[in-house]
Amino acid sequence: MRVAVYGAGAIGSLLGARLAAAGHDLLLVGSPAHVAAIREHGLRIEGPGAGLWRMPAVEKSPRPLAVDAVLLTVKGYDVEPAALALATNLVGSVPVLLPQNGLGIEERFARGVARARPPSSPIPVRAVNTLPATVVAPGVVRQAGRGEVRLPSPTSVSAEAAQWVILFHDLLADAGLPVTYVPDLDRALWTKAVVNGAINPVTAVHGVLNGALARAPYREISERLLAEGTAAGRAGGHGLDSGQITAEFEHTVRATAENRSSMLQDLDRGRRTEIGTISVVLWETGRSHAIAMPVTEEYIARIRAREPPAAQPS
Ligand code: KPL
Repeated sequence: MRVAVYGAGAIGSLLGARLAAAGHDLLLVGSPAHVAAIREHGLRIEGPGAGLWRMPAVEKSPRPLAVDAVLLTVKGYDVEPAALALATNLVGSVPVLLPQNGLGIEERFARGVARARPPSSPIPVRAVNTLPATVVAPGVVRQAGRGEVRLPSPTSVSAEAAQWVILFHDLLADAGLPVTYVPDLDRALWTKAVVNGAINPVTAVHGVLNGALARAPYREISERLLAEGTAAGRAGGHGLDSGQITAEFEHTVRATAENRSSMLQDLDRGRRTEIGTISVVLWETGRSHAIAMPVTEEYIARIRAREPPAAQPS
């Protein structure tokens, strides 16, 4: 299958390498430094399934972009412009996987597609990703722990959407990637957002690996963030179960103990973070239901204070 990875950073490059290893025809669209390194030396993956893969990499998507599927792995705040570019460049109705952290991603995608003139009709398939990946250097990505891609079960979506969900499930599974179906994607997305809201800002502010959150003093901060995020999600009607969220947090911290969270990697590189699509959405949901979220508010402010100035609006 011809697959484009649009926004080939840590997770996009990892997925792209696995698909290339399974014999698919890949095109990576990424940042200038990453693309230059991949063109010169290939894409090196460290950790499970380590190896070196050669594949075409470009800084800008070609027009037309003639592929059978797209993995859209830009950050949440870049989904709208990326969707505009894809809707402009893709030919026909092509399924696009959206595995971003955070909430409100489908809405951003739809806004981008609506701005394309004339628009093609890419088909968004929302997913949850828990695979931990770190860009070690341009052209080098490490899988630092275990995780999976979660898709909505085909019976939970329309018959039309089910075919695209199954397509991505089989594409990833055939490449040996851990992929599962979940009965309630909205709940899975909110659960992941609450867990990210308790991991990412804490690791980023304190400069620690995910594994540090299993112990004092960070454990208590994360527990308070989990409680606040869970209360907001429950008030918003997202069916969250606090026992399941705590179990998911503990599992993620153990399975990704050696990972630098994506938010920590963003601050390391002086880049904007996903605080706007994770903690800010949780906090706004809480506020609209009169739920006090002081620790979430504190960590939003601390992340904002560390982001580059141009990045402040979310
Ligand atoms: O979502 C993550 C992130 O870093 O953003 C994981 C991989 C679960 C934890 O690091």
